[in-house]
Amino acid sequence: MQAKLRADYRPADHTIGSVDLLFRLEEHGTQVIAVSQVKRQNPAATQLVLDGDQLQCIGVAINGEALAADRFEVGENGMIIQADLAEFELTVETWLDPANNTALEGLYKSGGAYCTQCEAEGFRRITYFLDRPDVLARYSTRIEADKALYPYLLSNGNKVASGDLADGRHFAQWQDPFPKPSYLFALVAGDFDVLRDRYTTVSGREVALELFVDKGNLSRGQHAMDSLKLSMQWDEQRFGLEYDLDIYMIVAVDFFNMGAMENKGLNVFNSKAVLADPQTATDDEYHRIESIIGHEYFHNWTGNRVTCRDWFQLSLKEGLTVFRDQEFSSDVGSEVVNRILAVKTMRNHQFAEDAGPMAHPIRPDKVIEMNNFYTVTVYDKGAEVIRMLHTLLGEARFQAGMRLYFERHDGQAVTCDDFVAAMADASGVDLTQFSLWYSQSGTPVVEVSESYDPVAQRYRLTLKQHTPATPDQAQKRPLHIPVALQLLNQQGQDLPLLIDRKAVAPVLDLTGSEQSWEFEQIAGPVVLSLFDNFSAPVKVMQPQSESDLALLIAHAKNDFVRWDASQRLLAQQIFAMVEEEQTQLSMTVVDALRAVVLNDGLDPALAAEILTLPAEAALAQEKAGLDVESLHLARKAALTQLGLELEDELSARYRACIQPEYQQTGAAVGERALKNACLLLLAHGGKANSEQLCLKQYHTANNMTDRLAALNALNQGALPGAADCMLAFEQQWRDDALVMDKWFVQVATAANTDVLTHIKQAMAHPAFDMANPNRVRALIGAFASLNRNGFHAPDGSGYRFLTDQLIALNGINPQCAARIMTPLMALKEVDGERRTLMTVELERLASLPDLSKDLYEKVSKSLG
Ligand code: BAL
Ligand code: ZN
Repeated sequence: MQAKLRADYRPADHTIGSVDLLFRLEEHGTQVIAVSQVKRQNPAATQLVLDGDQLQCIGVAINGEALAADRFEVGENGMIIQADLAEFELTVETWLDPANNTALEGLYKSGGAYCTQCEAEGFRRITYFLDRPDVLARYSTRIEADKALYPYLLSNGNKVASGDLADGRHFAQWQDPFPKPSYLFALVAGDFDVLRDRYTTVSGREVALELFVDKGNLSRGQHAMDSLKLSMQWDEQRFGLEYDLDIYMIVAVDFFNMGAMENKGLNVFNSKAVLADPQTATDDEYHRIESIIGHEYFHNWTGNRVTCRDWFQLSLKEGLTVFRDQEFSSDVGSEVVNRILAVKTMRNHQFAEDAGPMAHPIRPDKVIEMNNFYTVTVYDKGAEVIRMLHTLLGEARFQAGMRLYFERHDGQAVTCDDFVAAMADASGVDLTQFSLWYSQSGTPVVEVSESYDPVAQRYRLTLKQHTPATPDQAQKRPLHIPVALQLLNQQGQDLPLLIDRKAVAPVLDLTGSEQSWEFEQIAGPVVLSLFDNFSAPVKVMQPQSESDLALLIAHAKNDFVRWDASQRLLAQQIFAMVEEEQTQLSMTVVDALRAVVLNDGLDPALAAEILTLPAEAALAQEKAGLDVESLHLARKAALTQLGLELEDELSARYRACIQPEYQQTGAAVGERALKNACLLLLAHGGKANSEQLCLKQYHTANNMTDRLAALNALNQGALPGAADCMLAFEQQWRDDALVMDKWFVQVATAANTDVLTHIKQAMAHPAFDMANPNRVRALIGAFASLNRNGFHAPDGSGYRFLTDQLIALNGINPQCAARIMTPLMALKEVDGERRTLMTVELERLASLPDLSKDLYEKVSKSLG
């Protein structure tokens, strides 16, 4: 299959100034008429080449005259029209089958509603078009449908007309005043409950806010609506950006490949990313909804007003918008918890991508299927790159860069280089070397060495960087790495940073492959804290003693440093339990965590994070070659030991965190998190009274966070009461598929030996549906990505099971299949026997006669 190269970018030969769309909606025979005003940009062009995919072409006309068959040619990927004209009107009629569109790209039915998903290349499944982000057109959309079944007919922009038609049908006409690329087009038709609100922008403009949800779900939309208003306000205050249309609509649908989509004025959301009430959604879900609502809203400027020139530039909008949504969550919530969340995503997932066969720079160079590049690298590492820019420039100069970026490029489709140029020009900072972060893939490794001269009272720090080769790039160059650091004395106090008798900023610029710094007036041995707040997305090789790390946990002023030190200390101990004679955690570690449990002056949310052990996925990334099962057992032994040794302290703290009433406030969320972190450790301890605590919490919980935490603790501790609670949960929620996703995750991740039997039984549950990506991700995806020990079972049964499901999904929803296949690509993480078993399954996939582009790209790279 043909790959596209970033280097091959050429402007389109033609442009489309405006397009009038007409949709006559029918389940199996939707008629689409697109009338485009086309202009030639390349005077030499005699043909108009349009993208099209899986379309039935009914007819083509130029300037109102139907084209004879020899004037156009329809192929698998589009249409070529003979058109030696400078300007013309093109009419294309196509015919679609939305009810049978299970790929969920283009126009499809989601339950009882029609909706669209056009990013990245879904518009070409609606009509033949210049389906590329650098062609910006004004859209006018008329929708016709049965009035009783589809009372709401929605599209981008403002509604300019509506009315009744014959045969019980009706229409609505929408006009979007902003030119946009086709990927931002949206259409929705259905019957919904609508939550309405208003927002007055900073300049006094009134915006109507409308949230469309399935009937009966209105009360579950309030949090999303509140989050939207908070996002609008935050973007005005922090970035000076105001909303630009009179209406902002969000529609929640059940069948959706992504979390949500930022279509201009008409966001379409996965219902999972919208609906919440205390009985059905956890605190994590409340947080995620706020963050995704913010993310899609922030795209209105970073993505919609200024968009990408081509899809290789995806991080231009995604990395920047993730950075913005992270800052939003941090400004309106807990800074440290949000930073920890982002760092976990990097360490648990992005580092693995960098170390695997799909390694790519945040601005990829070569793509077979664009949907495969909506990755943690483009999004989350992309956001880390923007964060490093922010660190290097500081808030004021960063915001000046943003203003210049909009001044220069509002209404344009541009590149990552254009963004960096605006940042450099506005700040006066040379970003030439920094730009390498956009083109170099892989995770840099920074090696640390220290020495201290007590006579001269000088402390010398040496850092070396290298980036291991990746399958896409053999040669790597040194990057510009911002290194935030603190030096602490043995009492845990910060030491001033002096070089050449001058105070230096606490961020060093590591630009060479090796650099040293010598700090003066250091009166005694130093405890080093490096990469505070994860100031760069790197792996750090820094031998540090247990006592130094324990001191950082206890005394560092920076909360992130405390958490990071706990993770490093726990990781070191678990590694020693896997590789050395050590059978349990040292008392230094146990006591450091005991002090955390006892410290009621510590932010409970932070304490909860400190008491959460690094995930097996992160540990596997940090140290290559660890045996899967030994790592699992060592981590489990550490959890059991903590549950037993800290039983009294955990139980007391658990009780102290119990709240009389449910509240959805930052403080209440933090207390619940700590209470449930204590419960999880107690459950691993496995004592009968701990099981009683879990059962009591399960049965008396007045909110989903507590109920699910109790269920999870029972399952992870493999406690006898787990089965009854699983049954009770299923009976309570069997008719609510969104809630049942939590049950599916529990089935997939439970610590039992016959997990595959349970998963297969769960696939027969009436709530499970192979065509719904949420269900697939919750059951099959969670098994492969979260149940590392189960997935990598030595007999290969996990690999075989996943492959069977991928084969089924290949014909239903290739995008969803490709997303959940990622764990099958981790050949380098496992031993030779497992690698052989994985290879057998990858070859089974490779031999499929109708393998989708999505899976082909990942399978061929894995076998590569
Ligand atoms: N643009 C695709 C969904 C998102 O990242 O917002
Ligand atoms: Zn996005």
